[in-house]
Amino acid sequence: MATSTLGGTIGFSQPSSSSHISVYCIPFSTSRFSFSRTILSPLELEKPPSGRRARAVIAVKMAAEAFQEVFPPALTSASEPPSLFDGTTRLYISYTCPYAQRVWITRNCKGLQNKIQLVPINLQDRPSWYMEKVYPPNKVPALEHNNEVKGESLDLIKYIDSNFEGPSLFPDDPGKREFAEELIDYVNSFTKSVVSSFKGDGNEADVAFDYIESALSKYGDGPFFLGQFSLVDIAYAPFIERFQPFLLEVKTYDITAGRPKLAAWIEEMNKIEGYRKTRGDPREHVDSYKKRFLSRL
Ligand SMILES: N[C@@H](CCC(=O)N[C@@H](CS)C(=O)NCC(=O)O)C(=O)O
Repeated sequence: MATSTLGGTIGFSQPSSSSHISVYCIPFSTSRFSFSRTILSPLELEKPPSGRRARAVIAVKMAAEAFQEVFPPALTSASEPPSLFDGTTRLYISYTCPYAQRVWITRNCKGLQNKIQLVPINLQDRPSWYMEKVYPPNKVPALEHNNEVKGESLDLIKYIDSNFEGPSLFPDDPGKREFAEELIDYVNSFTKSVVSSFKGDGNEADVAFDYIESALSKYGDGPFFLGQFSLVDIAYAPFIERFQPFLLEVKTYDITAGRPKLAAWIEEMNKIEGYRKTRGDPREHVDSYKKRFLSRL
């Protein structure tokens, strides 16, 4: 039987991201109101809405209809630079970079597809102007905004959430805020532990995924880390999307076995359109991780 993963279904092609209307991003609040429910199923979207629920449903539907985005081809060493610092806000990404994916998801989930232009870069054939004129560290992601260029994915997701319109992806509740910071601080250790398990017996991965399972058990008001969908989910998703199929295929290690909260989180993440649009093909993730990590073992 096929296994459901964050990238789709192993062994099958990726489901079309635009083929069904599901949930977009479920925010803590918009500027005026908060959503009490975390998930609106397609069936619920058909019911005539009323009150606060109506506004939530309308926001979700508008998001569904507004963004049939055509993704531009990645720029190469042969490409001209965009007209830099002309007032356009640009997000420089690579389609395959998990760090860039965090920022891309945040942009989508805030409904900023028309405000933040995606500029994909081919990292294997990087244009020299990228380092010279855009972002001297020569990495993605980078955000060109208000005549400045900033980097670092975890800083950028917070920056976009605080400095742009759209639903808030960070909680107001002080307890949740503190837990959010703790989880965001942990994400680099999490990824390091999992990657180091690739050459061992998986013990580091057990500890890391057990931490995730227990974190997901803290709030019962939704399936996400803080109950409702937030930047914390965005920080983890691109990596879990890659780890899950790789560990399953190469180590026969199912990260969801005995971890029902993680299994539910993956299922709910896959319903979030702003994330779905950014997902890679699990087959490609596995092949790329094999090339990158197995040759070094
Ligand atoms: N700490 C950075 C990491 C960014 C990063 O390493 N990006 C990779 C692509 S996934 C990159 O640009 N690598 C190019 C290079 O290192 O030359 C972040 O969170 O944004």
